Amino acid sequence: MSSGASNFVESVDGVFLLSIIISVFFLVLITTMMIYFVIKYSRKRNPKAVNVHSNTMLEVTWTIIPMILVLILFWYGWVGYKEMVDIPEDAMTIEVTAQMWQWKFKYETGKVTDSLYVPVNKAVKLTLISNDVNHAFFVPKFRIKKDILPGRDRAVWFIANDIEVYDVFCAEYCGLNHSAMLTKVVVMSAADFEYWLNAGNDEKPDDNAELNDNNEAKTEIIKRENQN
Ligand SMILES: [Cu+2]
Repeated sequence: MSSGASNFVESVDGVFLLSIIISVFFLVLITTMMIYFVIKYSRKRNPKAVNVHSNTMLEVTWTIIPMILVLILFWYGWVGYKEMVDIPEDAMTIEVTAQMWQWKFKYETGKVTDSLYVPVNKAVKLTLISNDVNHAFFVPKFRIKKDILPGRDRAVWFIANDIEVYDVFCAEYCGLNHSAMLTKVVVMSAADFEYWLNAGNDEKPDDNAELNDNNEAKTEIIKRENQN
């Protein structure tokens, strides 16, 4: 199994899995104990009520164990978060502008596209700017999501592991055509990317049906929007 589409997949999925395991464990434990106590202490079996006193050992245990579990989760969360905010110095910068209701990606050469094109196995830094309202840059397969707020400079980074095409969403409801902020991130080999970057203004060297579909859908929505 590969380590996922980006450098963050392993750590994010690891924490997610850990919290699921802990949750399931306690769900089963608590439910089982509840059922057991309901039967054991039913009125039928205990017609006469008795006073129950505190149990220090038990109270210490149920305080210490959850505390350790929460600290473990905090540790993994912190390490993962640090990795996400520490952007490598040598990362390639692409300027991302979000606006109602589309994305613009501007590369170092000045080239601008609607879809995001990146080289594989290279650290890519995206600077995130909004022209209007709150948006959020979300690539589920990369496990990255960052809010984009007007008037604030934000950034996100990743290393793509595979030559592939993935979905990009806006994950913050930003108005009527929020759903039209659906685009793609196209991961290319270093050589292909270099060629593409320096070639004219075409979006993509080879045809990509999915991308064209997406653009057609967008055009359709914009057309409808203009009619209203
Ligand atoms: Cu948006």
